[in-house]
Amino acid sequence: MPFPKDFLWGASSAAYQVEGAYLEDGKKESIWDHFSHEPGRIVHGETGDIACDHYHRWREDVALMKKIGLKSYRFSISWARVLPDGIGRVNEKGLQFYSDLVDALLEAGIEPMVTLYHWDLPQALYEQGGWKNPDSPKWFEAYARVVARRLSDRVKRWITFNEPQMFIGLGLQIGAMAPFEQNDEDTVLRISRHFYLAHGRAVSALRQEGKQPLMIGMAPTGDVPLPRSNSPEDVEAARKASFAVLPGAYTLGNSWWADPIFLGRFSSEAEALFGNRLPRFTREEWDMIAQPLDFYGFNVYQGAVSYPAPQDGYQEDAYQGSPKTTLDWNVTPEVMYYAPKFFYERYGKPIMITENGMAGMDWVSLDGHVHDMQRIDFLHRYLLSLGKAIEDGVPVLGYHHWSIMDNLEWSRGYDPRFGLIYVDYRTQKRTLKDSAAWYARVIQTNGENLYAHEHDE
Ligand code: GBH
Repeated sequence: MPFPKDFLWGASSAAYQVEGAYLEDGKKESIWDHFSHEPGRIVHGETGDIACDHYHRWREDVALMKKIGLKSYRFSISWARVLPDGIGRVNEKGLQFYSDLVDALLEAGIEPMVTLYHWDLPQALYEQGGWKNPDSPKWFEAYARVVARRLSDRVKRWITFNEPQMFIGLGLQIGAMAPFEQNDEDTVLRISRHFYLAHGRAVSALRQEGKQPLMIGMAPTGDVPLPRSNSPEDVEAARKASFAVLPGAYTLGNSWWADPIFLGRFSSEAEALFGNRLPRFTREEWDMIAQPLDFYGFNVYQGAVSYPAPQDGYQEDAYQGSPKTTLDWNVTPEVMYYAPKFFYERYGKPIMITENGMAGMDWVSLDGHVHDMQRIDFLHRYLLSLGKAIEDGVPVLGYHHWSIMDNLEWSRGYDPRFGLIYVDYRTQKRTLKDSAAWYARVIQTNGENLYAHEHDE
């Protein structure tokens, strides 16, 4: 069996997507709170004001996680709950919420994994320029310190940032996510510079404040093109494309963010594209940005293609009638083999799958259950690919399903349902989906049951 004994079978969430309680107990607005209240930002005018009401229902949610048998739960901290103005005054009630959650998780035998930043910048900091402000790395460091002081006695695993590709690429370059800005290239390069420094400073803060040796990583996403075949040439082409720095789309790629952080330098493609416009750092800054991390986290959804798409608009991974999720993302289990392999080979760190999942057409059937057979098959296929990567020698520490429960899918509102747990937003009633029961079996058998049902295609 490929999965190691201490494999972290988990699930993920993010504060803004599940918590609600958006102005409660001293919390102030984040950019998502703020912008979701502007007309036209989120479909149907939806907001995260209540979301899954997890802020009040966390005990019930932890009990459900325990039922599934999760070994690990990844969640994010709402910066504006802990520091309502982003800097300065600490909101004790906000910290207490996370501290209580951590205690309940540990009591249920579930390891907490904390993401410091899953996109919900305090609005007060946005009004001071947000990630454009040269002070932003210091703000983030101070915030990391506050959280680490309070939680690091019990929380061992930490993630600085979720997906710079999305909150910078889509949020500050393309304008499809809060704060919905389209910035010019010089500004994006400046924001990138602040990002690397913010990450580095936060890692230093976590290491200094850690009350035990901490395991620290990041949770990026980014296109991983699939090889057309498994011939060495095709695999090389896919690898090259996976680390490309594409003009106009470099923020959506992998190496733009990961090379400075994991290798301590920009790639030759980045050098070629930007020359001396690249962010400059002193030796000390480089050492801080690239200080060793403990794992390469990755959010895996669909593979892209590494070869020119044919004229009919289809490629081998998306052929006429090929499987798609309800967000129209392709079902490409191979990406769960190639992504860990490529990242391990380039960066040399154990891999942590920090997210993977699909939006489905889930509803509660007349019998009271949620029969999400497609999610089960999706999960089965992706996990077999992950097992194959492990068999090929890639060290993989854990797998976190996105998401523990249905939640607010950012600008796309509540329609896309990604959860193992169904949420009826009218009543906040939770129902474990069939996939949750199936995943519970996977966890119980440490992945063995994945191999029991294999059949010839
Ligand atoms: C993650 O982002 C987020 O971390 C999480 O908060 C979110 O809820 C979850 O995934 C589901 O979306 O080009 O449209 O065909 C997802 C990152 C990157 C995944 C782009 C899909 C290509 C889709 N996404 N990717 S598309």
